[in-house]
Amino acid sequence: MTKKLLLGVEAIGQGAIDGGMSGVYAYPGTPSTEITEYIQENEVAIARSLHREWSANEKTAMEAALGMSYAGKRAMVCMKHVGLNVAADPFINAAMTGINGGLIVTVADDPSMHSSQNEQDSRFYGKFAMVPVLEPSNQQEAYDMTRTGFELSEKLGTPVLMRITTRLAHSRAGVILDGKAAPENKLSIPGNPHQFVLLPALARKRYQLLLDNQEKFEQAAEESEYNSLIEGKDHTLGIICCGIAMNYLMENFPNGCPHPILKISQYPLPAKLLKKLEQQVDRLLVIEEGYPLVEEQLKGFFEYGKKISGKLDGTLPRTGELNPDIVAKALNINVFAGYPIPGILVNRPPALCKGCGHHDSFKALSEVMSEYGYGHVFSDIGCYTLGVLSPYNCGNSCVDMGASITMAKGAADAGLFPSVAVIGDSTFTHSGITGLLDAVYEKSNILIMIGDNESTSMTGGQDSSAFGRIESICEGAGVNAEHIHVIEALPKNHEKLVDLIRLELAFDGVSIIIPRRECIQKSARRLSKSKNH
Ligand SMILES: Cc1ncc(C[n+]2csc(CCOP(=O)(O)OP(=O)(O)O)c2C)c(N)n1
Ligand code: SF4
Repeated sequence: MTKKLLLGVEAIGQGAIDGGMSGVYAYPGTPSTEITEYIQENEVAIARSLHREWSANEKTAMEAALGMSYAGKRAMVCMKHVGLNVAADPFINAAMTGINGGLIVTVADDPSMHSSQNEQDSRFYGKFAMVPVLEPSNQQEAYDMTRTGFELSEKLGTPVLMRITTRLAHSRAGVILDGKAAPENKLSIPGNPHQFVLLPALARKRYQLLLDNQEKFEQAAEESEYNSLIEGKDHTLGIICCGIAMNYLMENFPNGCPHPILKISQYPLPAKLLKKLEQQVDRLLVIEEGYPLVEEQLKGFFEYGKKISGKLDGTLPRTGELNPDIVAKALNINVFAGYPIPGILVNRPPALCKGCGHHDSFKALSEVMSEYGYGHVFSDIGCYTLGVLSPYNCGNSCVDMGASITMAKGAADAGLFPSVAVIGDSTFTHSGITGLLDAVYEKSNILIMIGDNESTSMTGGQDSSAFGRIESICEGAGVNAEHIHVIEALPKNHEKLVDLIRLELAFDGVSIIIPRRECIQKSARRLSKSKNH
């Protein structure tokens, strides 16, 4: 056994390797990215040739992991919370098929939206799919749950969802490691040849099985070492703490909490433990990160029972991340709130790096688009989203990955002209390509600018699966080669790019302009790496 100081995400990566995983499948997304990056650089993972390449998006990742599980091996999928929207179809249906090799779906939520467009709570997906959910309350549990999660998945015959949040993902703690990686499973196909065939007649049986299994899943939660009822002398209040909220609570009580606590880190909710707590206290406080999932369910369990406080009655805030001070306030504990921020400190808006190729694209695009007034550019998610801000003001939407092309198409269908989509190379391969197929099929009058910096830069510069092939993919999707242009994104090409944009806006159909230049941060990393070798 060894002890290491690990980030939550690193603890999960190590836990997966030590748990006998044969492959990780993922698409980058903060705060989940470093799980895969840790595995990519791990010596055991390299020596064992574990699968650790990035997938094109979360749906392909989820399906590939399910395929590995089908073949009897242990697999993990990793994504950020909004990624689970993309992977929802295979995820929900994987609950129906069940698994062969153990399967862990690790999803990182981002309350407070530090780097996301919403703060959805992935535990709802677990409940929706009716699969067990693990929610570690610290880095040690993150490691232990991943290491043993494959066994749990195999024992219960189901994928297991592991939900973490930003704070756990990106903070460090000492983690005691098992010290050796369990052997991988042998290749084995499922005993039942129809297990993974969700034709209606077979799917009905699988659905009944999933329903029948709920009792088993609940029993596992009742007996889980991660759920526990902790005694306290003061029974005027009982506290239910989910996942990392346990840490926030205990920071306020270094010498032990006076109230009984039910710590929950495995779902479905352990109803018997809840009842046991409820029976011994006057009222309940639920502390959970994200949506009031447990609180809402408790209102159902104890409908005519005791007062339940939490996010629904305003005892805790409904939005944003929790922290020890917020929890203290809910318990009427006085805490030092810190000094006020001096007026001299002002927020700085985020900005593109100096010298970034996206500057060159936006400079040209905003020059042309200013002739049409605002409201004609549909942006997407990546570094280039910053083009919507001053000085370029180029972009009137940013909704979900891939939406630029499809929204531009829909607006063009409505009669908007010009209708321009701005998208990055990784976002294009993630989910822009399918929208392009629609636009080509209907000969939509749109211009698509694909800012190809040969990198998935916003999440740290991972490789993009369309490296050097975007123009051929567009041609393969049916865009006329005459209307596909690649141009080096450099200040000296400004006039050329302006002319190209004007030329293609005059064309009634789908046209593509690809300003290309490697992300300068990625170039810098590449150069320093080659210098050091
Ligand atoms: C469904 C989903 N998955 C992942 C992310 C995280 N994410 C935000 S932007 C981005 C990719 C950006 O790469 P690219 O389109 O090439 O633009 P760049 O940042 O390189 O300019 C990713 C993976 C997300 N927001 N939504
Ligand atoms: S990280 Fe790369 S793509 Fe993003 S702003 Fe900086 S140079 Fe541009």
